[in-house]
Amino acid sequence: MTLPRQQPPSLRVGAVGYAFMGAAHAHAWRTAGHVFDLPLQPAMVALCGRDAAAVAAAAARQGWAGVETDWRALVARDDIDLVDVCTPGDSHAEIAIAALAAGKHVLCEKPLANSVPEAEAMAAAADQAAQRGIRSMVGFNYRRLPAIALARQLVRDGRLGEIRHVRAGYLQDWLTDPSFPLTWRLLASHAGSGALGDLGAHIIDLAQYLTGEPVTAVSGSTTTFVTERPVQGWVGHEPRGRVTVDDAAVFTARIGAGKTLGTFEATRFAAGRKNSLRIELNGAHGSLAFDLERLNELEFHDHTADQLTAGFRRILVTEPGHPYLSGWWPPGHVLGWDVTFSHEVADFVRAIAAGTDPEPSFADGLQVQRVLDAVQRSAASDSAWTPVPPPGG
Ligand code: SOE
Repeated sequence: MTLPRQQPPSLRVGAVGYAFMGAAHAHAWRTAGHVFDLPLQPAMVALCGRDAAAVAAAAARQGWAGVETDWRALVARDDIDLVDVCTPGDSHAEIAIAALAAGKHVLCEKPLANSVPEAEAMAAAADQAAQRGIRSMVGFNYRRLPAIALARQLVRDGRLGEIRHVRAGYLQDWLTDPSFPLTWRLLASHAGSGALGDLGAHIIDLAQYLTGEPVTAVSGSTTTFVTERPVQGWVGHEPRGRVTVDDAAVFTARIGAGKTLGTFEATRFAAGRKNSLRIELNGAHGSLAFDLERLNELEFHDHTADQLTAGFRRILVTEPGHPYLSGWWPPGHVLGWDVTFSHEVADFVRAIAAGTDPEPSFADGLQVQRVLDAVQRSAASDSAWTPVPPPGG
């Protein structure tokens, strides 16, 4: 028997880029409409990449119906409603602004851009597009972890009281081997910055999201441990090229109008740490701690409880009432890293259908960019305290 299925109208998606992030987004576009009841059903219309053979192979593997080899052709297609930008940062601004001008909704990978002026232009284009009902969102996917969304609810409900400390780190180790090749992520011309923008951007966004307050000033240092690496694609005596981004960044920060202090660390040289994102908040009435390597859990300490029995307790964030869990499995049947992207596109689709502006907005992405820029300026001036221009400023 064939079951009748009332298909919602479709939202026709085109993506630019099919490497790591492109593949993660494709997985989300394939999945979201089958896990959640969405008001619009994502249709994977076309994938764009410059290498015709490679993009055709990726499209077949990832489930895209067609291909393009020039993003301008993708943006010009009238059978596409949304453009998903999964390219290195140096092309985000040009593609996103053109897509918004062409009336396409835009999902753009993080960090929003490679510089503050680019991010400002993107935020301005997003503002103008929103007046025409065109929506945009930046892909800070970790906001969509159920445990992080629950943490946000607890902060918003006042369970932590005034927040005193944010302690955040995002640690990886894939660059510890000096023979690892010089990829685009190690070139400022393509990536903007290194660990700072790639990993630091996530924890800056999480700190601002969880506290609901912007970072107002920073004092930071950055370093590059391995300054030359083999140029990719050569076998044998390959030439070496200069690494033009940071390998690691640390900074302290002031957050919001109150007295909140933050410490942040981003590195690709923490041997043994594969993808370790940790964030802890300490407030007047309690604390929260999250570790991406245990992403289904949130630690919560209620400091107002009986002190003899109080302490951090582990919440397994898999109850049907927890954020995003309604679509998934019964309690205790844990979720993985990939669901952050499914939740991200599901939220974006719902906002488009509802005619509301989704978060994180391009303005939120711009604010993260301003913090990244301030850290770089501080690092260049012997860690001098450096103000971050306020949102809207
Ligand atoms: C690479 O370091 C990377 O893929 C980042 O670009 C992602 O944003 C992060 O989620 C995982 O690590």
